[in-house]
Amino acid sequence: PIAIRREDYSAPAYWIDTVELTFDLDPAKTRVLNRMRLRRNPEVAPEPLRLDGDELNLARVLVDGQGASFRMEADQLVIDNLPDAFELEIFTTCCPIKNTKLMGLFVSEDTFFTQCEAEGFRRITYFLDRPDVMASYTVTLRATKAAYPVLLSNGNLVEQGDLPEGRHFAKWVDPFRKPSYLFALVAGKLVAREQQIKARNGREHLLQVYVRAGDLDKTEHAMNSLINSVLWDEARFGLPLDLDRFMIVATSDFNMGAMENKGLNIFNTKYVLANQATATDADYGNIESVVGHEYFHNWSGDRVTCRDWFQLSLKEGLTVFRDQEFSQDLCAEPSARAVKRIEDVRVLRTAQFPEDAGPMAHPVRPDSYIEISNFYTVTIYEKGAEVVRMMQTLVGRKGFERGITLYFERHDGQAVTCDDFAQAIADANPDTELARLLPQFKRWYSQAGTPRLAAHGVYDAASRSYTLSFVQSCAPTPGQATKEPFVIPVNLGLLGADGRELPVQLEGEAEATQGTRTLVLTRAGEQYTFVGLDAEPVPSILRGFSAPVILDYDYGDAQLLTLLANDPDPFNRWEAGQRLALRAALRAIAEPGVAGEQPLGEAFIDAMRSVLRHPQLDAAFKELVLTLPSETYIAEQLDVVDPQRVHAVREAMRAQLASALFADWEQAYEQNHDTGAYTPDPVSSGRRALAGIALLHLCLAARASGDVVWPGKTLQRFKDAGNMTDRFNALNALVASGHALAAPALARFHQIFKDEALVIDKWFSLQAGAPDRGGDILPLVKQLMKHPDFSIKNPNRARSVIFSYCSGNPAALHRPDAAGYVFWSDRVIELDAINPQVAARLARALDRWSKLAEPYRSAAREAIARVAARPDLSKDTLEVVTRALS
Ligand code: BAL
Ligand code: ZN
Repeated sequence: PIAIRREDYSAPAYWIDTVELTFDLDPAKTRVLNRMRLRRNPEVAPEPLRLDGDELNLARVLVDGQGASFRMEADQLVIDNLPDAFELEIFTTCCPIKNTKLMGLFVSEDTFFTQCEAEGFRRITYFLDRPDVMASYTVTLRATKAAYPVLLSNGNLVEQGDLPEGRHFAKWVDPFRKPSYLFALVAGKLVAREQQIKARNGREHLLQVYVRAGDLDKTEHAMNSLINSVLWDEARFGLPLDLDRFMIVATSDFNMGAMENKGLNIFNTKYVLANQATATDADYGNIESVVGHEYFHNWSGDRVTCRDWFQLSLKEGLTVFRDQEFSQDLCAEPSARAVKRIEDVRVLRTAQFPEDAGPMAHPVRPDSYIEISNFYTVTIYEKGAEVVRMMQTLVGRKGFERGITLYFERHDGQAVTCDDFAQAIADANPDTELARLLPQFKRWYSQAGTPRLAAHGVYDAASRSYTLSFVQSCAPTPGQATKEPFVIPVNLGLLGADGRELPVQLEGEAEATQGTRTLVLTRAGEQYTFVGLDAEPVPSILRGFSAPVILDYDYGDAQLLTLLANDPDPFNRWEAGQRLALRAALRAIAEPGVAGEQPLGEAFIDAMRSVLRHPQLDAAFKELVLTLPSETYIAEQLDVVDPQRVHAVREAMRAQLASALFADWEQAYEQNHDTGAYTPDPVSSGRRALAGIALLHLCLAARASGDVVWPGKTLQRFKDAGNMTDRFNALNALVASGHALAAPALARFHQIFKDEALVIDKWFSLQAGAPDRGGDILPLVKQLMKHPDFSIKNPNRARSVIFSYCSGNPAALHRPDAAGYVFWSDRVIELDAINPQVAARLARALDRWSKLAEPYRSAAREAIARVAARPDLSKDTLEVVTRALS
C-alpha cells in the first residue's frame, strides 16, 4: 500500500457543482444514478478526471448525454478529453446486505444506513471523494413502502409520493454545499420523537430522534441533550442552527460513536438510547457529550470543513473541545466542572499518552497515512482538543470566542487547514502571547510525542525567594528524531505548608497577585523567581492540567499530602492523591520478591479517610480521589512492564484500602446509597458513584475476611435497584470481588435484560473485563463467544467481549503461556475479513509490546508478526501491525 503524504496535496483538477442522486433501494442490489455537473479547475494544469470507487458495479457512463470512453486504473474511473464544463451521468449498483465493513451503504436490522467519512462515499458512487470538493446535493430515494416507510437524506424534504407496485419516493434538497463525506441516507421502519423549538434568534426548527419502534421511551435524554446543544452553541459562540429540520437516527451496527452528516446525524444506539432502567449515569453523560459533539460539528466541520484529511483535527480537536466545554457549562457547580475536567484528563493520559509514546505516535496534524481510518485517534481528538484549550488559556475565554467568530466569518463555506484556524484565533487577539508566539505554538500541530516538563524548586531564606526551574524535553517519535521547544502554558499557584494559598509575586513585579498565574514557557530551560515568601512554598503546578505534558516534580510526600488536603485547584488536589498512589505502586512493583501485601503507608490511608469523610467535598470528587490509577497508567510509568506484577500490586492496594477503610466505606455507602427519584444530574450521579465504589470495597474486604453480610446486601441491592447505575454497580461489586453470588446475579441480569442489546453488551463486557484470577478470564471469553447472543459482526458486541478482554484487561491478556496473544491474533485476522476498521482498532491492543518484560515481549511480537504475515490483510490492519513491528 502507498502512503499518502500531506506535502503532496494539490487542489482537484475538477470541481463538482451539483449532484443529483437517485437510489432504488434494494438490500441485494441497490441502483444508484448519479448525475453531476462538473467544471475544470482553471488553477490546475489540465489532467484527466479520476473518480474514486470501491466495490461498485459500473453499468453506464454518459458525458453530456452521450456514451463516453473511460478506463479503470485500479479502483479509479478515468475519463480523458473532457470539455471545460459538462454533465456526467454514472449508473452503478452495489450490494448493501453484504456490506459487513459498514462503510458506504449498508443494512442493519432491515434498515438502510450510510457511513461516508472518511472515504465511504466512493462505495456508493464514483466521485471526487475528497473533503475539498463541495457540491449541492439533491437526493431521490425510492423503495418499497411497506418495508421502508421512512426515507431520509440531508436537508429539506421537498417532495414525496407513491409509485406503482407498492413503492414510494422522497426527494431531499440540502441547502448547503458539502463534501461527500457528509452525505447520508436512511430508509426503514423507524419512529421519531419530535420537538419543535424556537432558537434565541426566533427561528423555528423541527428536531427529530429516529429509532426502532420499541425504543421511543429511551429518546428523551438524547432530545434534551440536542435542545441544550442548540441553545448552548448560540449562547456561547453565537452559532445558530441553520436548518429547518435536524435529525438524529440510531443504528445498532456502527463502527464509530456517531456521524455528523449535515442535518442527518447517524448515531450508534449506545449514544442515543437511555432510560433509567437500562442506562447508567455514565451512559447519560456520554449521550449528552456525543449528541453535543455531533451537533457542534454542524459548524465546526460542516459549515467549515477540512481541506484534506491531514487536517482532521481542525474539526475533531475543535469539536471535542466544544463538547467538553458544553458539558462543563451545563454543570451548575464549579466542583462538577472540575470533575468533568479530571475525567477528560484521565482519558487523555490513559489513552493518548501511550499512543504518543508508541509505534502509532503521530502529530495532531499528521504528515502521512496509509489508511485514514487509522487516524481517528485520541491524538487527533483529545490531544487536538487540548491544543485548542491552550489557545483559550492564552487568549482568555472572551478572546477565544472572538477568535471563533472570526474563524467562521472568514471561512464559512470553505475547506481549510489547521493553520487557518490558529491564524484566526491569533488575528482576533493581536495583543496576546498566542499572536506573538504563533509559529512556535503551532509546533503542537507538527511535533508528535508528549513533552516532559521537569520542574525543580529552590527556596532561599535570605532573600525570601523561591526559584522554580523548568526544563522541557520530548522523546523521539517515529520519523521525528528531534523536537523543538513547545509553548507550554503553566497555570501555577503557591501554598504555604499550612495549606493556605499564598500571594504570587514574580521578581521585578511591583505587587503580588492572588490565586493562579499563567506562566508561558517557550524555551528548553527557564526559571522564575517568586519573592516575598517567609518559608518554602508548596508549588501547585499545571493547575487544571493547563498543558498536555508529563510534569516531573520531586514532591515530598508531605507536600503532596498538603496539596491533597488543601489545594484550591480541584484538579491538582486530585492529582496529588494520584501521585501518592502511583508512588506506592511503583515502590511495590520495584520491590524484590512477591508483590507486597500492604503497599500503602499509614499517611496515605489516613488521607484517603479524610477525603472519604470530608464534610464539604462532593461525592463525585471523592470517588475520583479514591479510584487508584489504572493498570495501564501505572504501566506507562515503567520502562519494563510485567503486567502480572502491576495487576497484583494494584489489587493488593485495593484490598488494603478496602479493609483499612472498612468503617469509612460503610459510612460513605450509608450516606449516599439513597438518591431518591432518578435524575442523571451531577450531584446525585456523584453520590451513586461513591456508593458504588464503597460497595465494591466492602465486597473486596468481605472477600478477605469471609464476611457474608455485605455480599448479601449487595445482591439485595442488585435485585431492588431502581436504576441501572445502582444495579450495575452492585453487580460489578460481586463480579470484581470474585464472590460466589456473582454467578446467580449475572444469570438474573441476563434474564431481565435479554431483549436490551445495549444492556447485554454490558453483561458481556463486565465478564470479559473482570479481574483475572489464575487465568480464568480467557476460557470465559472463549465461552462467551459461543453464547447465542454473541455476534462478531456487530461492532458493539465484538467490542463488549473481544475489546473488553484484549484492550481493557491487561492482566488477563498478558498470560505467561501466550494464549492471550494467540487469541488476539486469531480475532484480528477473523475481524479483518469482516470489518477492517474494527480489526485495525483491535490490532492496536498490542501497541506497547516493546515495553513488556520477557516472556511477554517475545510472545507478543511473535503474535503481531503472525498477523502481519497474512497475505490478504486489509491496508487498515497492515498499517497498524507494520508500524508496531518497525
Ligand atoms: N466525524 C466522525 C465522528 C465524529 O467525530 O463525530
Ligand atoms: Zn467529531
